[in-house]
Amino acid sequence: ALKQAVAEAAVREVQPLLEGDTIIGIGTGSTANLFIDALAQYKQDFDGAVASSEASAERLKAHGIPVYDLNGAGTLPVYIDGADEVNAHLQMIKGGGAALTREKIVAASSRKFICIADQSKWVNLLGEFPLPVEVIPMARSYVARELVKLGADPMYREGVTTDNGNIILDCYNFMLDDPLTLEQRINDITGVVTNGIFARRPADVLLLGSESGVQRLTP
Ligand code: DER
Repeated sequence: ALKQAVAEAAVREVQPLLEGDTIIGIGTGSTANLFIDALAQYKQDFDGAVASSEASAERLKAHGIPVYDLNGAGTLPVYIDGADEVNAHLQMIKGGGAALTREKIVAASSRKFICIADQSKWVNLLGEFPLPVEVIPMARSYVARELVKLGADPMYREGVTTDNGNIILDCYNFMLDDPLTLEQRINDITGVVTNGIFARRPADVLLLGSESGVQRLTP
């Protein structure tokens, strides 16, 4: 119910940005899915979408919404996506759905990032949620050792291969008191493709669902 209210609020937030030829960026996860379902009734108001996962692409197509390759879409006006954790600066941990690389790419290529989440995602300090890191398979052990040096407790996410053919290490007991620095430090480890810290580029708007309704927050 909270997620549904957030998804509908996100449609209202996005509508003024929609024109006939608009292509929007869409994230991945259960909240993003509710947004896709709610947006579908307005599909005549925009052209199509760039998806951050095969799963989201399939859901869009099932609604008859055209799905475009990012390379043909240029800069997108807006990207809508959920998060696993979000703080008051609208910095996030993402990657619970193993789609963090394409999510970070489509977000980077969009002018406005609207994060949609229920209150369970709101934290003061990022890091309670184990930080996902996408890694080239042959570098898994090396990267795990380097993450330990940074103070993390990396666990291999068994049985998961990302849309890009890589593996995920989830970093437990890793409180992120300086998300910006850590995002860069982890990016600098050879073999890391993406990490789930979205601090260098936080969301621009957070639509946060709670019992008292949907709050619209900015950094
Ligand atoms: O993987 C991600 O970053 C997704 O945004 C995801 O973690 C959010 O998932 P949810 O909307 O199903 O809680």
